[in-house]
Amino acid sequence: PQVIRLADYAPPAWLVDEVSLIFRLDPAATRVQSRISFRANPAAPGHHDLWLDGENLKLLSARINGEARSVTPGPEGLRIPATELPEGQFLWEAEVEIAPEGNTALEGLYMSRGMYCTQCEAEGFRKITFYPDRPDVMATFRVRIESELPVLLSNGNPTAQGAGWAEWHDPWPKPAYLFALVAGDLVAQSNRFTTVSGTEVALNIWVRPGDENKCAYAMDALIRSMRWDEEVYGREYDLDVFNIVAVDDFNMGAMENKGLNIFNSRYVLASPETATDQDYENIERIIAHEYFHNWTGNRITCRDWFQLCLKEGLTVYRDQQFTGDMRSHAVKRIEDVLTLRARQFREDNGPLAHNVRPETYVEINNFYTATVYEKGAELIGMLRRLVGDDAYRAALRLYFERHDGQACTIEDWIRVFEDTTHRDLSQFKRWYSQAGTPRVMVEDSWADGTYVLRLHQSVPATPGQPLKEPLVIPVAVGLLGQDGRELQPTVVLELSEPVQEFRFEGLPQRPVPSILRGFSAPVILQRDQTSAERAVLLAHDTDPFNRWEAGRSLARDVLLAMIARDEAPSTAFLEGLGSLLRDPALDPAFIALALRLPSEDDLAQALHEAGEVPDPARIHDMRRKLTHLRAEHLAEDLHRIHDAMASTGAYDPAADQAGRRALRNAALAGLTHLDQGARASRQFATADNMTEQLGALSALLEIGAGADELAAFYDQWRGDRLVLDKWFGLQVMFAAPDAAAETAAGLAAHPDFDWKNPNRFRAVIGGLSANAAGFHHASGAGYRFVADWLIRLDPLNPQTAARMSTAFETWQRYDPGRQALIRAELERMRSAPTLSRDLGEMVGRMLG
Ligand code: DPP
Ligand code: ZN
Repeated sequence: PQVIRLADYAPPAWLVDEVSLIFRLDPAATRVQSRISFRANPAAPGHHDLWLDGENLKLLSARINGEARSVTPGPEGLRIPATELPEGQFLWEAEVEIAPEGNTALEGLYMSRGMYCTQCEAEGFRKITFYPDRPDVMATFRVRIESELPVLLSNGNPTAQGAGWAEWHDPWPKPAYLFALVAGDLVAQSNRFTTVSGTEVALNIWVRPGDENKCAYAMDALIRSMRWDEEVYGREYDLDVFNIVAVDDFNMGAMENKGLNIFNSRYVLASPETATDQDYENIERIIAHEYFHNWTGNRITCRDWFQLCLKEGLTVYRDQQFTGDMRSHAVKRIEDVLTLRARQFREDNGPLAHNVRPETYVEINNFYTATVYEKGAELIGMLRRLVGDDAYRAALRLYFERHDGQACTIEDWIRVFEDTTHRDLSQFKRWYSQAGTPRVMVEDSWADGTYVLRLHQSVPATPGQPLKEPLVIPVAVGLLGQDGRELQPTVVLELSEPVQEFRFEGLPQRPVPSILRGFSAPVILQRDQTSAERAVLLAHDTDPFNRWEAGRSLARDVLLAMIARDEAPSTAFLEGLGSLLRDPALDPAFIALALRLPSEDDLAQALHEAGEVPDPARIHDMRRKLTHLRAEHLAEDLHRIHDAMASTGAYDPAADQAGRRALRNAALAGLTHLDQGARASRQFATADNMTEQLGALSALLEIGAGADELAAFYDQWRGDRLVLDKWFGLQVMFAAPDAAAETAAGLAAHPDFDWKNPNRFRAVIGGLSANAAGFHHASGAGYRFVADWLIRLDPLNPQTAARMSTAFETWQRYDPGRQALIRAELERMRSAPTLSRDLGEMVGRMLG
């Protein structure tokens, strides 16, 4: 397979000024006519060949400046030699035929239950017509769509329409990956937005008839996002319309096509009866994320795909800020760190570790990863912590001013910070080019009123990067007295040497340090901390993240001690939780997070980190045991909370009520271990919202009960695809380890299992890989089941198959028996005759 390298980047020989496309839609034979005006790129002097990307296209005709050309495309595109091209500029015209109904990869133009839609990021446009499909070629687009379907949409503003056709014009130059087209029998929920400068924008969310009553929250989130981006980043919307379309078959979460965002329907459609609070929060976040891309991604885009984090890291950072502003910064930070550790640390500490800005790839779709997105966002947060809020704002202003309309690089991004602050950021830039999670080891000492923190940094070797250089790491630190009083408010220490000392003088007593407040850097902190110190932090830290973190580390250590030597959980730990449950000043959402035990995969990661071999079955048993013991110890509090957090008044998905429901469900999950499900059955029967219905069902399934409720749930929701995904997923995720693979296989044989629908496939096959003890069952049945399905899906939808293969990325943690089983499955995938470039690259990297 061909490896693409950042070092080989060369500017495009030919630029495009204007594109005009005509689509005559037909499921089996769509005709696409293109008129593209090319101009020689002054940045690539000389007279060059023309290369146009194109895949699976039937070329019907081609003309240059009106003159017919006979060209024979290869499998990846076509080349016109320079000798056959006019100099300076010319007009390319072509007609191709494509078959959207046969497009199961869901990339390019495809069909989803009767509607046409597109997905062009990263390289889908080349499946629509011949084009220089690279993000540094930006052009304005005119599109005409001809079809009998009633709703015909493309990017930009509508210019004209009649029976069976519509025309669109997008005045903003854009790369082809932002092209979009939708045609279908759709209805809109509509609204208007007046921008800060007084421009009226028509907002529409397009869905299938019957779903129009499930768009109100997405619309509300969109309007709040538009206002927020004006207020916080000074970014105004720039077209007359903003359209969002919900699609059932979609590989990703959503896509930020200019003026026409296309969403996986699960991130648009919501009603209290069908969507959980978590679904609502996801909708708010993803609507905001795609909207924010209009400036960070669309107006300023990426020069090449190695720069993906330029738009994704920044846009994730922006959506995190937004959610924090809309809800709770403390809770949001904890949630983000939970995700970062569960997904990015896992990736960064295994065979798939890669730079935030990768330097090589075989298939770019394989790099839409937690590292590019979530670690990418952490780098923005660190940069802001290092330069300060005012400088961050000034740098962003300069970024928008200097680079509007351009395709940029990480160097451009760093330079706006250097130019604003006059600070040399070359060491900081290593964060983009060095993979692996840094370790920060802490030693401290105390004498004569002076407290010294000695910090050591190191980064373990990652594939292809044996040696690492020191990074600049912002470590936010505060100091507490033994009584919990704050002696030193937060200061940000800049750790830039391999080892560095920081002194705090004039202290009245030896302090309890609160290190890495707010999780100020994406590192693993290594420090021997006494339980007494943790108890002080858990009870008193003024930094909510570290307060939560203290409880988290206590819980982790309790679990590790149970796993290692059956040690009973300390009463100090259980009492610490009890005090949280009784603290009326605490946000219920925070308490719910404090009650959440580290997941089985987190524990496996922690054991591996400590140089031990995790036993998934043992981890599962001990985690369950702790859930049970904890519920016994705290039964009274849990009862009280479950009653006190019952809903009053109409359902509202906002943070307050959602936090109360999260805590209520957490209490219920504990109590269900004690009463065999009596309370949960009652909650299931009386719930008037999906959060409580699903909370009750999950609690029941977790203790191996709930058969009646499961059947009732199916009967109630068999007509709702998104709810049915939950029904599929939950059963697999909560199946007992011995029965998990069998449960998944049973569900894969269910008449409602549509394996070509990515959401349904993820529910069952992804559900099994989320069931750690079931997936890693010593029989190997879990591995086999997942590999079987990936091999089956791969030739149809390589992108989703490749993404889901990360289930195996932790294989080196396990015992020789499991490693051999996984290796055999990876090799079986690798030798599949239909192996795609996507899955091939992933499996190859995992095998090393
Ligand atoms: N660019 C999309 C997003 O992250 C993914 N296709 O918003
Ligand atoms: Zn994005």
